[in-house]
Amino acid sequence: MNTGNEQFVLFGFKGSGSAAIEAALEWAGLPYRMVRTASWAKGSSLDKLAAINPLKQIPTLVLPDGTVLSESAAILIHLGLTCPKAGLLPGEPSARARCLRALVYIAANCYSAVSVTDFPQRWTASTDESAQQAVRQAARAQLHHHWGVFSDVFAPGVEQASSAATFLSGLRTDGSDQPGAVDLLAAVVSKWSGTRAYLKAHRPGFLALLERIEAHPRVAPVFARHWP
Ligand SMILES: N[C@@H](CCC(=O)N[C@@H](CS)C(=O)NCC(=O)O)C(=O)O
Repeated sequence: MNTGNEQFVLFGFKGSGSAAIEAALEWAGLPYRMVRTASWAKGSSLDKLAAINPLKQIPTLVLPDGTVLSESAAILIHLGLTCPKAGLLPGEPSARARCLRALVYIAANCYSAVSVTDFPQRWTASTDESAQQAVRQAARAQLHHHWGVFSDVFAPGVEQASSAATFLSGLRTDGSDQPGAVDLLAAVVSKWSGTRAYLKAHRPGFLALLERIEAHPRVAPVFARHWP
């Protein structure tokens, strides 16, 4: 798709995964134009989205050269690598490797399970409402388990009061402490399907970390737009 200008074009919707990409573009100082659409928002520009991403999923980002990027983790990694000053990814290779693992973990294990809870009818041949509800419930339990494991692996010690873990991206090599791409994606994807309520009961330290991310001045304005 040739956008006809030198702007990024982001397909997204209020309360969706496009929130993470909006924040990343803003941190990187990259001007972008929004196309507000979603597969559940009938009458929107869904045909335009379908033409570039047949899955009709958001976020989908069109780069100024016309390249289409879908998959939130891929978009964040691309922006992190091409705009290093935005601080989306750590510069230090081991820390960056951990962040890449965490980003792909969220996409593969959490975002995918959210999709099953949202559209259980896609995951059973049964048209019976109770069968679909059973799929939704199982996906929800698996999603919550995946977040518990995420917390244990990527924020170890966060349940201890003495934990120094401020953000998931870890301390910068210059000693500064800022959220990065993993923080953005974790804060957004954990908004859905009862994840925050589960974490409140089972990983309160990790929930507090997510709330710190949301409250950070680089993140809060975007979250206020999406979840006023
Ligand atoms: N694997 C994709 C999943 C994106 C996704 O599921 N987005 C949701 C909105 S938050 C969507 O557009 N769902 C519409 C559908 O599947 O019909 C990613 O990581 O970005």
